[in-house]
Amino acid sequence: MSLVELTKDNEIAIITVNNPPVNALSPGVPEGISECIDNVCKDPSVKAAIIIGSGSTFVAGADIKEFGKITSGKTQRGIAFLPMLIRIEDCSKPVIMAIHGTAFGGGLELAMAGHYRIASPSAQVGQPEVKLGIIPGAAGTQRLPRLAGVAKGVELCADGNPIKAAEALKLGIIDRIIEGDLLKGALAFAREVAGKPTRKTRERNEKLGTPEQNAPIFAAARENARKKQRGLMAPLAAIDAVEAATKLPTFEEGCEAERKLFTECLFSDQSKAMIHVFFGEREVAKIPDVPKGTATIPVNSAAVVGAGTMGGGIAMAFANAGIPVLLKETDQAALDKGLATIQKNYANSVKRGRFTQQFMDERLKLIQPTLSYDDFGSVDMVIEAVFEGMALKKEVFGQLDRVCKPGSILASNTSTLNIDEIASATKRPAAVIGTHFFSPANVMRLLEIVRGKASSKEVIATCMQLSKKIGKIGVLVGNCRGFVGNRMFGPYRREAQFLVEEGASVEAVDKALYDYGMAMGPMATGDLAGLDVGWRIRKEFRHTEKPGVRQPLAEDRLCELGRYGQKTGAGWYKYDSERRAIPDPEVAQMVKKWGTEAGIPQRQISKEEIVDRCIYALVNEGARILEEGYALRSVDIDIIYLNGYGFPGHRGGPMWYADTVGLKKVYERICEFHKQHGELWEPAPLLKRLAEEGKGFADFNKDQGAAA
Ligand code: 3H9
Repeated sequence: MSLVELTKDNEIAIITVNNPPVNALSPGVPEGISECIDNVCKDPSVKAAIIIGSGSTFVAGADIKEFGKITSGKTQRGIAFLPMLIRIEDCSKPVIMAIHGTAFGGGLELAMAGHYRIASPSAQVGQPEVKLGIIPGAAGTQRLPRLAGVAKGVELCADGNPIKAAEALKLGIIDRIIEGDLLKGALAFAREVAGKPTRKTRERNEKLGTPEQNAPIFAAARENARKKQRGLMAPLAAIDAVEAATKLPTFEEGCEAERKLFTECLFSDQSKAMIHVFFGEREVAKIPDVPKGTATIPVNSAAVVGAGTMGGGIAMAFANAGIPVLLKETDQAALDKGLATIQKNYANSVKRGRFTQQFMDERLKLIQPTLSYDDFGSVDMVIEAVFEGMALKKEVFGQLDRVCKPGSILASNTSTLNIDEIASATKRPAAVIGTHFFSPANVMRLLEIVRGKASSKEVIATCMQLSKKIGKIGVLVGNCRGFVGNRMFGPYRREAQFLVEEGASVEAVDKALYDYGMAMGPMATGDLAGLDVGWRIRKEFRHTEKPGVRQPLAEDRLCELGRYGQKTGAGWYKYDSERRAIPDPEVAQMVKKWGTEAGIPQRQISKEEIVDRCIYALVNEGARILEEGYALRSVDIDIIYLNGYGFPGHRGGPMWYADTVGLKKVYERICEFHKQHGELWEPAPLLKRLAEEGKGFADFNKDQGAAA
């Protein structure tokens, strides 16, 4: 079958787009549609035409792969859908768009150029371009407000979230929902409207409102975008483009304004980064030696050992996916406390409208509390989430080995400990794997899947598949201390603390990184996670520290004073009863005193230095991890940071960001830090090599044969 095919059902033409997997408007598709429309116009026996997608979806948008080719100059060919859309709209015979699956981006723009739109009940429509750092570029910002009104038009283009068919019908984006066979329904609909005069969306101005009506809508949309999509240029550009639809005298002028804004966004670093993230999120699922089709173990039941913050969150993640889960504690008080937290979390979600009461009740029924291992014999997977200490973990795994059925997966939620050593407590190391969730585990999207040296491919494939089922993005990592995320987070937070000990204020460090785009500054993050967590880990690993190498000192001292962060009402900051952070002059004084006593020169530190020291600490460690093979690709590191550590999406992740800055520049800055601060800043060999060769981390991936 060709990319676009024209067939006929008597007097109705059927134009089928066939470009799997998502019928993107790749080169050849718009041309094919235009050609079919020309034939429809010419053929006197045709009274109406249907455009429909083959396979599981209508058209999911422009071919995103093309954008990189355009911005890198690999192709001179632009993406010009507008002439095709005008051709469809100008067709004198009704063109009906039959939508199933998703009509996203260019797909919705195509649909809106038709004279009618009908959809399956499960279909979704949307303009998600802002999630790729761009805006609709084929008149989406011009036609959508004409169909849905300005308020909804601007919301859909600026937020990028899709809506379901029922809402699209209410808004006037689609004209009818078709139950049952879509093509059959489309044929009947086409016969209903055949012969009737066609209406062009671009000429429907009745919903465009007046300047007085629109001004508050645009003002509110801009405020919302600045707050919720901090630092992103595309949402603001999308709002400008919709505003152009309401202000400029003609549709054509509106399209011209949209085109300019689209091009600015497309060539921005933000869009390149966000497109990298789009493909990266799909790339991480590809594991060279665990190919698609590797056998998996059905996980229909699970158990979690430990009902603390992590265990409770993990149990919720399973329950939310409909998987029954046992939740085990050692004593009734701890179990009751864990269950009460789970109930409170669900109740909060119900209050915020995220879940219904019925959903909450059903999920709670799936979580079965227990004080014994008695029922563990029947579960398909166990996740251990007990206190972070090797002796205890080994004891638990020894016990699991005795009680769990053969074939059951034994996973540890450890964030730092050696999976192979944990596995050595069992007689089935092939079944042991790390599943490192991030707090709160029921919310955070990242799941680091830690491959032990004996973890079987079946177990790895199952965990990768399971991550999707429980709403996570699974990234496979190797078994090194801290794995990928926390191993890098150590140097990042170390530098943040050093900066404070050298004279930067706690607030200045947090603000610099927040302004860079991080969800939270490193000091506030420490307070949220609990400073005592790192303190305990540092105590466990103190014997591995090299004598004479500088170590942060202030955080341990804060812990010694009982300042563990939010949970004790004080850490780097003070906290009020609403857990709002308040700068604490006492901390500033103490840290200055400790720093001076330790002989650390106190000085003024620039915002730029704060960002470079913290972010390049991530990059340098990331480069080591990559070279040592603990991450499969640099994009895997990026996806970990974006989904687990609040790294800003529009910077593409630490490794992508370094490539954007240029590794030569990054390397030179790291060399400066090395000179000033000593061996902790020794440049990673891979970084040095790539910088000298004028390459980026993405090139390293290609050289290694992995798609970046
Ligand atoms: C746009 O339209 C701009 C316009 O305004 C025009 C400007 C002039 N292109 O996600 P999945 C690949 S911008 C190329 O795993 P699902 C994807 O990489 C576009 N490739 O499936 C993956 O490949 P692989 C606006 C695409 O069922 C495979 O298809 N549209 C595209 O979970 C399967 O994808 C969007 O932003 C594409 N457009 O979800 C929609 N889409 O197997 C983006 C997917 O090699 N797409 N691929 O890894 C989506 O949101 C989801 O893919 C969708 C399906 C919901 C459609």
